[in-house]
Amino acid sequence: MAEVREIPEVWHPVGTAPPAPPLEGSVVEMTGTATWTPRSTGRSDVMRIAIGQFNEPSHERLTFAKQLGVSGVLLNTPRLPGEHRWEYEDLVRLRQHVESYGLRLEALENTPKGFYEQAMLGGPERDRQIEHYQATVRNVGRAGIPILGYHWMPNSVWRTGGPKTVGRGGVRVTAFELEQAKDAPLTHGREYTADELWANYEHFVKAVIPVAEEAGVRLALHPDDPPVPALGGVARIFNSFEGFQRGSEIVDSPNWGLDFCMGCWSEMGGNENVLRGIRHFGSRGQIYYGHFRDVQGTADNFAECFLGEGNVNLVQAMRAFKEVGFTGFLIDDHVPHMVDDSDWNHRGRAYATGYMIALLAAVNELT
Ligand SMILES: [Mn+2]
Repeated sequence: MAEVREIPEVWHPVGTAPPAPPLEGSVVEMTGTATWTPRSTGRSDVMRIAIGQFNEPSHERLTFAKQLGVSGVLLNTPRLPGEHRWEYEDLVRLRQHVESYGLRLEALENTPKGFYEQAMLGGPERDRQIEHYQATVRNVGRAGIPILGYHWMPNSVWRTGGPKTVGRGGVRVTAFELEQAKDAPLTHGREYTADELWANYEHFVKAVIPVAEEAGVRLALHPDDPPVPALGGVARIFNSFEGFQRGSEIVDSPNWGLDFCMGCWSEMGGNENVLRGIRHFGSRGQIYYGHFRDVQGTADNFAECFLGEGNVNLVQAMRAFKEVGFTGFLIDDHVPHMVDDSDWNHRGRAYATGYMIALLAAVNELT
């Protein structure tokens, strides 16, 4: 029989949005048999480890997160109603559901791409999409969710096949070789230049960031993955340190910042580029959260790997986050698919998350 519990108020985000009122009948039907009492997840103003990259906050995923001892979760493209925007009621219910497990809903990463694809490409529906996006941002803030992640890749993340997709001990990883992708057909009917994507980005950011400021939502920009100049005829503009620097100069706002995907920064230029990115943007308070993953090789030919066998000196990276006063959260990202692993790679994620927790503990102790 399903167990019904009241949602405890365990966390209130710091922000300018008014606190969300409790929903009528704000209870969550639990399908599991958990008997523990949700506890506070600790401070939200220190560097911490969370877990993410799932879209359904199921009993099993949230229980797994709780068992790992993380601060909270990030949901990527949560399955919410709405073809054009997300509504307040659905968002607040989502947050309260996560909090009922004693976990913080640290951020949402990515609306469906269709919410703003025309904004990226400068299509005829661009301004209508931006109005919907503004409404989504307002609703995210009003629902007490502090961060919304996004990217500027009309044709998404690309990977290629081949022998590099088999990693240590036979794990399955993703890999990319530009040689296999450079002659791919146009994904959006014609070529889109970097100048166009920059102009479209500027138009979007100038419309959306003021709304994010009012709503108390920080917008976190993910790099282009892979960070090559163009794929399928569409330019990629957030593929370098300089790209992010240019992006950061469009608006002067505490609500414009980065989802620091360490894997992409490693793809762009290895360890030095990662440390440079953390130090530059982290010291300005512009890194809101990070994807703590790594690769072997760089942009035009790389493979993902376990933490500790890639380009990055992870101790130096974690120490750099600490030294710049980073107070956000880090999550795993793509992880190797291990023997007998699940679709969501529980085994790979447990390894990555434990690695991060231990690394952070060591850096906290030693620096
Ligand atoms: Mn990432």
